Amino acid sequence: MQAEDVWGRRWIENSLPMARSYMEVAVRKKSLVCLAADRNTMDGLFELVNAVGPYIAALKTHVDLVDDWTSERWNEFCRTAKEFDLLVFEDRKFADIGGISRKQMAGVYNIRQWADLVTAHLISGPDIVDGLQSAWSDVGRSGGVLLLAQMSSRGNLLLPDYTSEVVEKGSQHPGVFGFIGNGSRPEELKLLRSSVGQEKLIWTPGVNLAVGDGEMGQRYGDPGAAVLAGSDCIIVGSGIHKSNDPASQAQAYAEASWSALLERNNGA
Ligand code: S5P
Repeated sequence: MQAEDVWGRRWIENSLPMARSYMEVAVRKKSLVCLAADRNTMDGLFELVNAVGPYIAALKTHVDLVDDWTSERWNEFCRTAKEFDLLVFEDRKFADIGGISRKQMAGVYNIRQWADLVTAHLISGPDIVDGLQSAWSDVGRSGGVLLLAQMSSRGNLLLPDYTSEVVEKGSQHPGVFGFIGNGSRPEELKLLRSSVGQEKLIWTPGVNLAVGDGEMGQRYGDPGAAVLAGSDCIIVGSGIHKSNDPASQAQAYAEASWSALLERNNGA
């Protein structure tokens, strides 16, 4: 199966190399799952990626929540992710002015050196995307920025007018890989997809096979419904890493996401 056949207009209209890399990985793995690897020890992270690596397409990290982080072990962890054919996505949620965001891609964690994707808020204006892209250029790499257009948590301030502004500005920027949409509310996602159009990708946290409320205001919707509503990747954390059997759960999410994509293509 070729990526172009599976992704159709999303493939044709999106020329950002990292976006095409994602679409190809997803087809190779038959999975639209990005694992939110929210474990706070390096051993826990290795255990997780070794268990679920075959069933996911991307690995999302929060590098600053790891208690025993060292650059050596982190580099090894990223190498392991690459062996499993995964994109590495640091969910740093950058929000500062462009020049500072560029510098924050360096520093102790040196995110620019190992992350293929990062998240950013557009609250400080579109130069943040240039800042992040410059940071990758500084080390001879390229990457993609996912802008937060919606959030999954209750009471968040990313209201429809703000979302429209993010989509309008972000859609025009070639360094924008796509948008974070709210996976817990398929009806909001449908609106987001219609304003984004066919080009940019939408990735969605707030999904779980057990729909309902999560910890501290997190909300969950059904993964298949999110893909049918226009999501191109489901970001799943506790649904996989807190389960007794992360591998079989990851497989279940992979199947749900992949079959929903095929159904979407058949005009559902
Ligand atoms: O709106 C958002 C945006 C993000 S990136 N809501 C989210 O939950 N996230 C991230 O997705 C969050 O930082 C976490 O890493 C993951 C969801 O994890 P789960 O355990 O709730 O599935």
